[in-house]
Amino acid sequence: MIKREAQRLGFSFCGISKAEFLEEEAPRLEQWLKEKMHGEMSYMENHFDKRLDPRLLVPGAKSVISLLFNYYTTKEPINSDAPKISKYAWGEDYHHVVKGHLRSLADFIKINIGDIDGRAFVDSAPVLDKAWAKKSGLGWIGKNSNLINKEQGSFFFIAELIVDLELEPDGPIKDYCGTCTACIDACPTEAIVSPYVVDGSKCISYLTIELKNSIPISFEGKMDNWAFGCDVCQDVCPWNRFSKQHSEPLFQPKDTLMDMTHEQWHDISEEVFQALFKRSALKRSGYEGLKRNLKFLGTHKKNPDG
Ligand code: B12
Ligand code: SF4
Ligand code: SF4
Repeated sequence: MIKREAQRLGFSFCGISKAEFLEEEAPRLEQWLKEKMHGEMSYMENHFDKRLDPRLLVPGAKSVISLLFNYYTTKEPINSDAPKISKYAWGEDYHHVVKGHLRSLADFIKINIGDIDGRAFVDSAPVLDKAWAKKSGLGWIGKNSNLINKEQGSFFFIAELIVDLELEPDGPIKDYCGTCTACIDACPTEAIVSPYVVDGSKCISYLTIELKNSIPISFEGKMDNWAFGCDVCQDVCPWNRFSKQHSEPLFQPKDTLMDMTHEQWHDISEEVFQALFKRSALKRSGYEGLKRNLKFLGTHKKNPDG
């Protein structure tokens, strides 16, 4: 019933896990933090125990219902030399859009199953979203560290409902990366430091969105013209040949955004930014953050001779 309703609400895949301690992830998260791969994302240091055990986050939790929400689109910006914005940020901010659908699913469970207790999350709390989706059989975690679904690739947001309801769990599936290393080879900043391990502090997504200070000069010429986020390790992934156009009207990019030229980006005023990105995830970097990124791209262009 839950899975059928999730699909009706627009989620592409839904899987279930028992709410328990993430034993396999614990040493990996600890190591990642120890090696400072979170850079300045100090929020990743908080709530270590809760991040690994949903029962500490949601008292009485019995199950984790993981959900994938597709954001892939076949649309492309018109001007290939314009600074690039990651696909996930082309429409309205996914936190609000997906949360709305999640609440509807929680209401459905309450009406049809009973007065359950629980909480809804989408990239909004100390929860290892990918680990739960993997445990729930929605895909495997690839060498680029994203969750990949065998039928439709990785351009998904991951959300979950953590509930005090006992449900039949699904099992994990196997890893289908095989001998491929396309993402590792293509990463412009060599942020995939070993298979399955992304050094967040080197990732363009971190440098353009999360980092509040200046972008270190060592990334000069390596940003591949990305002004907000980066899609390279997903674009090159062979499993993303199976990605399908999303059907969420709120993720539809504005034509003005797709038509922007290199000059329009670099001359963008605060008024234009506010109008274009009113409800967008770009609000996270803000106008000043975007300007910093554009300036870095402008002044630290790749040497045309190599
Ligand atoms: C912090 C964060 C970032 C950081 C750090 C990235 C990272 N890989 O952790 C930065 C800012 C760089 C980032 C970038 C992006 N992010 Co982000 N991010 C998060 C966040 C908030 C936490 C992730 C986390 O816990 N990292 C901690 C480290 C330890 O985890 P990990 O890297 O996944 O490490 C695991 C694996 O490496 C594995 N592992 C380690 N060693 C080994 C060895 C073997 C043999 C194996 C099999 C596995 C394995 O175990 C680790 C623990 O589970 C989540 C939301 C959430 N609450 O979960 C979103 C999230 C992961 N991000 C997401 C997205 C979409 C992105 C971007 C694609 C955005 C963009 N286009 O710019 C990029 C992708 C970059 C990349 N290749 O990872 C989605 C991923 C969806 C998906 N299909 O997987 C999430 C889940 C948000 C959401 N709810 O939808 N992100
Ligand atoms: S998002 Fe870009 S910079 Fe980050 S790991 Fe993937 S390819 Fe590298
Ligand atoms: S590009 Fe290849 S190695 Fe990287 S995640 Fe995709 S299948 Fe795995």
